[in-house]
Amino acid sequence: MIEKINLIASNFQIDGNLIKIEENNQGNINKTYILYYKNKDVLKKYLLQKINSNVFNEPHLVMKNIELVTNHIKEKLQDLNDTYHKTLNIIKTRDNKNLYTYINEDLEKEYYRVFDFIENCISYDSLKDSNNPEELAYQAGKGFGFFQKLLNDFPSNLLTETIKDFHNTKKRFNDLILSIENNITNRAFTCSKEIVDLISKIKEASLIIDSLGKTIPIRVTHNDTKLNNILFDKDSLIATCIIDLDTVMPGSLLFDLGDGIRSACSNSFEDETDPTKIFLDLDLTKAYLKGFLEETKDILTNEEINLLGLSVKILTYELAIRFLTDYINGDTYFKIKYQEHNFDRFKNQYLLFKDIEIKLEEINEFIKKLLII
Ligand code: GN1
Ligand code: MG
Repeated sequence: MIEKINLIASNFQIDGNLIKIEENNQGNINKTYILYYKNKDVLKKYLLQKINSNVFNEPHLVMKNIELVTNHIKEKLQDLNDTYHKTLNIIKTRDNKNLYTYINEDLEKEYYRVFDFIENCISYDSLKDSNNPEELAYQAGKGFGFFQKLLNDFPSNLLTETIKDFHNTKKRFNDLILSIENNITNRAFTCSKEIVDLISKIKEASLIIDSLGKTIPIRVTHNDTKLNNILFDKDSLIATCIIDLDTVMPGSLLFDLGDGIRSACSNSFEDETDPTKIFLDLDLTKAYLKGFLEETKDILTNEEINLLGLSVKILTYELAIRFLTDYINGDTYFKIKYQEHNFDRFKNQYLLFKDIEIKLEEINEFIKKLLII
């Protein structure tokens, strides 16, 4: 393995000797390694990632999207004289490409890319791991809000939809129905009560996707706004850099807000199985909303404002049905650590969805207050 990583890394424009390779096990999709290089006594770290080409069928287009978006962010930060925020910096291959293709022993293509490692930052899997969860929730909201703001004037039609229908909740629902009809693993009838409930809510869950490109503007969105996709400055806790840009595509700002709160402000991890621990933390949600809206309030349209609260419920619904679909299909998409992992994740997101249903009115009231409407 070490030999292989060494060989792959040698194809990138990095000076010095590779002295250490560390595996990083975060993330459900790609494989990540931290590379330590020593060059004339200076130690420098890089991030090497193998792109999961089952999920991203066209890795070259993923990289093209990332290059366009990060270049735009760099220019914007320069215009604003902002030396504080950062974006990913792609290290090119020796033949000046942003992706290296490796042919493995089974003659399959593997795709690798390298980024500069961003120093003095910390990422969190849970807000509760910090000393001040509310402050961090506020900074997280600000971080993704600022990202939206920087990309507000970027023409979204320059980007390719690298995973088609990624947040098309209706399409995700149809995939669930298909998986139930096919029932290849005989797992479809393990939770019929929940499925009946989800079917009855599909109309409401389609509200964003039905309006996208009509009353809801298509913007450049991150589409995977999990808390651990933010790098916070270790000292100030300001969200300095948004990472994991693979899913940057045309989409709705509501996807980013909804998924951000779903992931950061849930009281538990996505695979917690104790129902008493699975709920949306309202204080964290309010702090997140405050940060996000501080950055975005001037770019939001009225139609977006009307769906801000609901987006949290819709994105949770969507991930619940994605986990369930993958479970019924035999775990072909999300990496699992044990047999029933996707089923536990489904039940977790479903319970979170039910809790958001109860809290939605209070969330909407709070949004109104923040925007004084
Ligand atoms: C995947 O790999 P990671 O953890 O950043 C998934 C997201 C889900 C998330 C749920 C490309 O993201 O959409 O919300 O798992 N990314 C992709 O944990 O499908
Ligand atoms: Mg990630």
